[in-house]
This record gives sequence, structure tokens and C-alpha cells, in this order.
Amino acid sequence: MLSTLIYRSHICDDVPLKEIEEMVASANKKNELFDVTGILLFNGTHFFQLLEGPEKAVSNIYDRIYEDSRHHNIVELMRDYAPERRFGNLGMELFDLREHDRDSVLRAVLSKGTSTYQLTYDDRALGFLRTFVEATEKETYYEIPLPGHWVFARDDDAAVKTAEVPDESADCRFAFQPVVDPFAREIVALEALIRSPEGGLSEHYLANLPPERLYEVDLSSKAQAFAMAKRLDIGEQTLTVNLLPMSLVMVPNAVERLLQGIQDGGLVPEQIIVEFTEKQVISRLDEFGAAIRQMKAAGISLGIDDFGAGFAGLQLLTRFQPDRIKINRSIISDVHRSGPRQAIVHAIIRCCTSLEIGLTASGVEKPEEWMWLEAAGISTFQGFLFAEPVLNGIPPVAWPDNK
Ligand code: FMN
Repeated sequence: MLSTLIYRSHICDDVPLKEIEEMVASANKKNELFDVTGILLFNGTHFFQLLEGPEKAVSNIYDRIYEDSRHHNIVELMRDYAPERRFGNLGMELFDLREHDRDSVLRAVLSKGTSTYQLTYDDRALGFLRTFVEATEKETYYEIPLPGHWVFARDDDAAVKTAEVPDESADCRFAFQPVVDPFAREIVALEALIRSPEGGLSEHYLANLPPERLYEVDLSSKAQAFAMAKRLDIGEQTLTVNLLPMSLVMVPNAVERLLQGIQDGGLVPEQIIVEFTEKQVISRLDEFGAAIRQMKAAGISLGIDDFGAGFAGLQLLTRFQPDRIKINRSIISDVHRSGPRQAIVHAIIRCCTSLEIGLTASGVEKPEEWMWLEAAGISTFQGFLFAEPVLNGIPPVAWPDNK
């Protein structure tokens, strides 16, 4: 099947254009061998390449291009399928945008097209091409430092802080994971994640409960989380707990019981964020809304977890505006090299900024993901890059240091 791949990248400072011309000559031969065609645009700082050909061949060539040290900040913009090639003449042709005047440059690029149909603007690939030529999106090209620019170091004297569990007979435990602001070097919140007594993950723990006990156990477990937070002496630190949305609806006096647990743990409602994941369907929205109002009136903040992972996120936002949103790992993962993910994150940031909703990126594992997200305007993060959750304890944070 004929596939199309488009990316953009930034040329490395020390690469002479002559070297690129030589590279193009040999790439041309290689592409021809694999039946891949395309065009490479260069504007003095950035490349924009469109590759067309059999799916596997295009993918293999792109993998090699991605590893090429002559460019960096490589962002894949599009992978799609097409009935015929747009630029089918050569294995690869270099087009230097600087050699043409502003008004005619797009026409000059399009004159290289080989499609029998008119190259129209409603074609996505040509949309990307035009945007690159006209440089209308340039302000969103965040140039992040190369990997290795940052080291993540734990304080020498930082250790895991653990405590005895308050009730050994309880059938759940909690692991705590910090949410951090790396530039301020501040832990902005701790999330209490439910675990089985052996440390089994929350999905398994909840999935193994009999359905008729699920909501009651979910709600009553929060008292354990608050008691554990007390033992860990979290002071005035913000604490996030997760709750199934239906636990608020199905368990009588759910909010009163939450408040009692908070008080017994020596905490105050204002330091608690209750998070609901958007993945869980809320079937009784009116009753859920009433419980939310009661929770908010008592001072507890509302968070939406796993934003972007389910199907209800945007619709949920039309009904309830939470205080905080956590973007799911599925959107965060490799965001620095994915145009679609970057566009989605930009849209979430714009939406949350308009609604004054705080935003956290969760599941951050790579320095490049963190750097791109910081550049885009997110300042709080959660993920293995900074700290892994620790059962019955609080881990130290690995803070980034500029090398
Ligand atoms: N190599 C290709 O074979 N085809 C291409 O279309 C191609 N385009 C490139 C575009 C840019 C901006 C850069 C920096 C490099 C490009 N290369 C291309 C070169 C590859 O990255 C790589 O050097 C080349 O395929 C040789 O790989 P090999 O040594 O593993 O055989």
C-alpha cells in the first residue's frame, strides 16, 4: 500500500549545506532502490520531508533518518495512505526555499508535483507543506536540548520515607508518588495509589473485588490512605486520592465518610484532591453532580485523571470543570517526536488555560518528554523520570540538573 510520511527537523549547527547535498545524492539512489520518492525542503534552519512509497520501506528509511546526527528535534507530522504519489519523479529532491522569492515559493514547490490530479489544499499532506513553506506554525517548534543535556540526580541525603501501616489487617495498602514542579524543585502534591497488601497494582486490586463490594471498599480504602499519610507525616502537603465516580453515588453518605477520614488523618479538606478517571463511565450524572457539589462545598478539590485515555473527557468538561487535570501517558509518551500528540497537548493547554484548570502531565519517563512539555507551558509532572511510587512510603525525587 502506498504510504506517506512527513516530518520536520532542525539542522545541526555544524553541518555544511554541501554535506546535505552529498547526502541527498546518495539518499536518492537508496530511495529509488526501495521505490520510495519524495521531496526535502530546507529553509536555512529546518528540514521538511515528504516520503512516499511502500509502507515498510518508508518506515525503514524514516527510522534511519531519525537516527541521523546531522539533524535534531525530529517531529513526525503525518503518516497516511494515498492513491498515488504527489512527488514521484525522484528518489529524493532537495528544494532550498531560500532560492525563491516569498510570493512564488509555494508555486515553485508545487511545480515539482507529479500527481495527475490537481494538488489541492484539502489534501492534508499539502496542507502541511504549505504551512511549512509559509512558516505559520513556527512559534510551536520548540527546540529542546539534545538528550544528555540534563542529569537527574537525587539529593545525596534523600532516602525513601516509610512508615508502619496503620492497620495490618486491612486488605489494601498505599504507594505514594510525588507530583513535582522540576524548575521550582518543589513537590506540589503526593498521590496515594491503592495497592494489594503484597503491592499489586490498583487495576488488579479493584478487578479482584466482588462487584457488590467494589464501591464500598473503594470508598473505605480512602480512610487508610489518609491514615497512612498521617503516619508519613505529610504535614500541609497536598494529597491526591483516586475514587471511582460511582462510589460517590452508590455509597450512602460518601462525602461525609470522606470528610471523617480526612479529619481522622489529621488533614484538612483543602489539602485533598479527589481524582476521577475519565475512563469510568458515569451513568448517573445528576447524582454524581450533587455529590461533587457537596465535596467542593466542603473544601475538597476535584481532579480528572487519565485525561485523553477514555472517551468521556471532553464531554465531562462541559458538565464539570475540575480544579486539576492529569494528561494520560498515552498522549505524553514520545510527545517530543509526534506532531499529533503535540497538537493535542497544545489544545488541552489552551482549553485548561481558558478555564483556569491546573494541568499535570503524568507518566513522564523521558527527559525529552519533560523538556517539550515544559516548553509548551506545563509545569507540573508525575512519572518514573522523577520518582516511582513506593509501597507504604514516599520516594525521593530525582531533580534535573543542567550539565
Ligand atoms: N537517507 C535515505 O536513504 N533516504 C532519504 O530520503 C534520506 N533523507 C534524509 C533527510 C535528512 C534531513 C537527513 C539529515 C538525512 C537523510 N537521509 C536519507 C540519510 C539517512 O539519515 C542515512 O544517513 C542514510 O540512509 C544512510 O544510512 P546507512 O548508513 O544506515 O545506510
